Amino acid sequence: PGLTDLPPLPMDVPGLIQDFRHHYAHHLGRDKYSRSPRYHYQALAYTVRERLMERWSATRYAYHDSECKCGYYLSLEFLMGRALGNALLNLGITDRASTALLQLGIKLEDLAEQEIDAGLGNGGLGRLAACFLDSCATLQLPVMGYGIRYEYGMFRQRIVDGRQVEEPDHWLRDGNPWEVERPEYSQRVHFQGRTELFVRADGSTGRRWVDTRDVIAVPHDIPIPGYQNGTVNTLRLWKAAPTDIFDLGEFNAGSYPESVAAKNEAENITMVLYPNDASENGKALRLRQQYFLASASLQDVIERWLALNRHDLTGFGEKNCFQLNDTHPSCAVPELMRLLLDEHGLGWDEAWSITSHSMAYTNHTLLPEALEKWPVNLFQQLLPRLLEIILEINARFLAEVAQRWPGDNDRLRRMSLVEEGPVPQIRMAYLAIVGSFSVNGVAALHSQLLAQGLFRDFYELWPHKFNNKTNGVTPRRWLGWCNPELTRLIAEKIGEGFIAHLERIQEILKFSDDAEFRDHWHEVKQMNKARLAELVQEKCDVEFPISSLFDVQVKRIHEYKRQLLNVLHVIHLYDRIKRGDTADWTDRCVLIGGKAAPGYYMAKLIIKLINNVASVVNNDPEVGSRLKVAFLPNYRVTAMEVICPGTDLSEQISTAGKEASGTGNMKFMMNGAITIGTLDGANIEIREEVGDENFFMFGMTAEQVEELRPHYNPAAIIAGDPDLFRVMQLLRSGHFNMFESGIFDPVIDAIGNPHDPWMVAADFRSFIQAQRRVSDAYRDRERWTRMSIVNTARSGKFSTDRTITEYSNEIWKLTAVPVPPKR
Ligand code: DL6
Repeated sequence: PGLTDLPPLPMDVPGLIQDFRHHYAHHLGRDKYSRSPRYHYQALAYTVRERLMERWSATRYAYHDSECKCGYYLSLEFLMGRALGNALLNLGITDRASTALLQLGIKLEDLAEQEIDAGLGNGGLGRLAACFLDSCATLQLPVMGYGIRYEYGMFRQRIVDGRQVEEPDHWLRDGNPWEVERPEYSQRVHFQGRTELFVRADGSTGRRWVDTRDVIAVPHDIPIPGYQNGTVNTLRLWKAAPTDIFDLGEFNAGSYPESVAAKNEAENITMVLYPNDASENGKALRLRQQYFLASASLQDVIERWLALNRHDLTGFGEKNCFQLNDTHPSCAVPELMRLLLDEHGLGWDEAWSITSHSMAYTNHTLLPEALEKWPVNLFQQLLPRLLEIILEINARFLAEVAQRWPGDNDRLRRMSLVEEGPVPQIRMAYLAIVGSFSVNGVAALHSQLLAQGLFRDFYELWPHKFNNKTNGVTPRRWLGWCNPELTRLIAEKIGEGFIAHLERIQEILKFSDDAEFRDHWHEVKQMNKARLAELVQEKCDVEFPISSLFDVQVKRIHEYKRQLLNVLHVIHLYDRIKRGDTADWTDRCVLIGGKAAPGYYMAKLIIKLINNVASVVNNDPEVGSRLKVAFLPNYRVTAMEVICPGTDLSEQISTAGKEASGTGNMKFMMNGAITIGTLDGANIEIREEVGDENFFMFGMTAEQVEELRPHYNPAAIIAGDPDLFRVMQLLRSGHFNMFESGIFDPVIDAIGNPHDPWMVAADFRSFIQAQRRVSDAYRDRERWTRMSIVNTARSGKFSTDRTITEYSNEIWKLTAVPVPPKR
């Protein structure tokens, strides 16, 4: 038998017990005295991982043998969360693993708690990438993820005196059982140096990049199991390593720090994730990260292509497609050109044809401050050959524009890849658009605003490139895994198929008329609320009674997401209680959570405000159980797995036109929460699915926001609205900052500022009214439960299986490759 011809591993309880004990004692070297749950976790992780391994190689063989077209998802972020539960679910062995462990006196839930989240992302963009990988594997699509193996992921957030404190997230400190290092596929990445002209043997000339300082990219592969289908795809994360571990010359000369300088410089590239979700990072190290990812990944794909007995790159563009997750990896455009021109000897036209037929770009934000630009001189210093290629792409592109709009110099200036000014900059979004055959937004409104606004000139030039792919979330993690009780209730009625075919979940609609089903639905929600209440008690020391309405807003803290509007509503409720205006009251527990970028002053102040308001409200005996407020520290994927099943009301209250899509909104909806939301991002599509009567809509439309902007007068709004006036009075009086005089002045000023881009005051009245409707609806339990069922039943559209099917059919043009059971 060959080296890898092994019998399949047993999937039954005795087999799992045997392998678990083997890993615990023989692999990890633990004995009966070291009964730490951490080693239990590791032993189970290895037991599960080896069952993934055999399916992983079968998948690679299937892709190899079919010579299929492949897709690559290039992303600086993959917010994976925990792997164990997901792997058990997708292998279909959760119950068996749980039984096996129980026979050894161990509870699966306790053990699973040991796993540290893989927090290699900031928020929506990174979590979307993780959901996409799950769907690609479930749909058996040959798609590989490429990212960076950050040593430190998203910072851990602690709250001290109401303020955010950041701590490093050394998530790899206990090792990572889910990764396999593959040094044999390492790649060399160039930086710095200079370019020079050279003459080829045939007399032609070219340019080349010389005297570079190189870094080695070492792949660490993570298995991505499909849902009960035998497919295991790959997420390849690159770690940076020096070309030589250290400089022996320096070492022998006694210069010890100098001898390891190169090692440190190289390793720094993958040391830490930048924690800004919606603003440029602007640091040279970030550009290094971006180029490092692009270069290593492209070289890897080309190497595999050439190894498949294809001796040239003819056909490469037809068989490979790269999806750029935002502009972050858009160095891939000039880098693929460089590899084809300089390393593989192709001419410009052929290289451009391959590049522009294989790149596709997704935009994730309309906020201008998040659109990346890099100074030309930084490019010159760090990536001189890339800059030459970008300038050549720009020259050819502008010639095309000039031909289409002769004499329109203003247009040329607007569309140029180089923004002129005191510090000329490369516009990375424009580079991505010019180099791609497809440009998409992530919800219908967002895609429309891109074409009409931000990228209008490009839309006029190439309307065929522009399309929409509304986001989704994976129903495996965001229903099957995080809400097993609801999953069971639904499966009892319509079978289990909906987890991989979420469109079928609408079949439960008809049961909303069945009183017994509604009772069960309500019971499950109450159970999940109890779990959430436990989390809040443990992390925030606030008691949430489960008979109250659970009103939740969890996401990154950003002014456009308007956590501030939420706080104003809380203060308004508090004010009503204090005034005795409590007829027809609905008790409410308000939970807010999320991280602020460390340098984002206003976002951090909003966290402080939430905590101060919470402390006043929760400690006022007159308020009692009518209103509770908590700020959940360190919001992350694992916390959301408890939060979304236990939520009644999902707050999606961004200023219309600012939230590209949102995906938290979809997780809540899938788990039966009802949305209070503006007509922004995917909220619009959620409302279309559930109907106006099952959605609490409020606020201005994106159009109205822009119409109002020039005349916006918040002072008049505050003066004319007695409720808002009292809320502002309470804030101004220092009621929430008794011994911290003036600390909230910047927030108060922002609300009253006619240039407030987020127009908080403008939507206050409409928000308060919608919240009244929420409270009224919640007191009618039967009505609320029906609404909840409708929300879950109509969530089929928001599965990433639907999103990925659209990417695959309309952009990537891939074909599913079934993986035969072990051969
Ligand atoms: O597309 C995923 C996610 C959207 O759902 C959010 O609406 C959007 O804010 C987020 N964008 C970012 C910004 N990153 N950049 N650049 O995270 O993407």
